[in-house]
Amino acid sequence: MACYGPTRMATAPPAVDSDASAEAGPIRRAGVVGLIGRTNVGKSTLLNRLLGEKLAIITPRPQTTRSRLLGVKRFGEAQLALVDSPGLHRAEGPGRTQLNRYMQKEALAVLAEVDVVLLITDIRQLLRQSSDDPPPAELPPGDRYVADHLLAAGKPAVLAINKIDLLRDRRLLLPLMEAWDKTLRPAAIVPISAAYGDGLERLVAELIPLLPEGPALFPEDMLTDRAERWLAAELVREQVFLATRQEVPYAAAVTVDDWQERTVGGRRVGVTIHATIHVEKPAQKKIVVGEGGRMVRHIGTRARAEIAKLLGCPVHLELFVRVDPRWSRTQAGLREMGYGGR
Ligand SMILES: Nc1nc2c(ncn2[C@@H]2O[C@H](COP(=O)(O)OP(=O)(O)O)[C@@H](O)[C@H]2O)c(=O)[nH]1
Ligand SMILES: [Mg+2]
Repeated sequence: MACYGPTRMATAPPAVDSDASAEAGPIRRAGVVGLIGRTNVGKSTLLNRLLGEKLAIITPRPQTTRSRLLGVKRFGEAQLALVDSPGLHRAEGPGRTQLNRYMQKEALAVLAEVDVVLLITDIRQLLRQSSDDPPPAELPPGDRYVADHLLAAGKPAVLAINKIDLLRDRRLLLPLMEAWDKTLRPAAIVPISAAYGDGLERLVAELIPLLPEGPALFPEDMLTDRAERWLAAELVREQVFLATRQEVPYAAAVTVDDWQERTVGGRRVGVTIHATIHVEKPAQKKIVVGEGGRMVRHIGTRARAEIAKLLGCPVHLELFVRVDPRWSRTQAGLREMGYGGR
């Protein structure tokens, strides 16, 4: 297909069938839904699943998502503007970088700006339990922190309990659901598996009545407010996160420095991208480059394939690795990497 702009792409089947007969009719409800929760609970996985597109990057590591990301999707007569956010956690104390504070500000801004909150948690604390154990009376501190912020924001909320595919005994869910209900009184609690698509129809059905009545907020063919360049930089960063360990992924940022398109008859047929992976120390650069450039080639090969899927045309990707000491610790450094000032 011809590729243009960050609009809808046919890369993955949607997890939730939109009612085809309603697609032609008017939008009657529309609103901004914020995906909020601890880090690593599956917010970005859920965003992509609901959209049926890979917009957000996902890794097994906490704090992969650094900035908010909007994805727009129609479900029947409703338009959901879904906003992914960094994981919410206490960002105080020594060792916290400016990047960390930026991420928390992003998450709190999402919470403040949205019409409805889609709060996400997972079943991590249930994995080592059996149904004979006494049920937990309290939410774990990380969830409690998120719940307190949500209570203070006073927004209507639906709670999704994610990763139920990992749970052998579903009866364990009941006490957890009760603890959440008591703490938060959400409009609904829906057990889901974002990875496998379970429970998402019901999740959407619970969200829609909470949206304000009214026409669409965004054009029908709009997928996201982020530029392709931003999405491409994220796809490089995803591969850095997947390929490196310890502090290296957290010291890395990616900028796109040059973007050249080849068109034939007005149709884009190829894109050449120059991007830089910024790290904070020479030792980190050595790791990202790898022996004889092996690591950066590996990152480049994987990222190129992902970017080509996103853009729907062949991509040539040139990667550079650069040391920018302390970029994550200063405001100027953050701005240079595209964090802040949006
Ligand atoms: N088993 C399982 N893993 C999931 C599910 N949803 C997300 N994950 C995994 O959890 C990790 C964190 O997911 P991510 O979407 O990046 O979480 P976020 O930090 O909240 O955005 C990744 O390894 C995902 O593959 C799920 O429904 N089931
Ligand atoms: Mg995320």
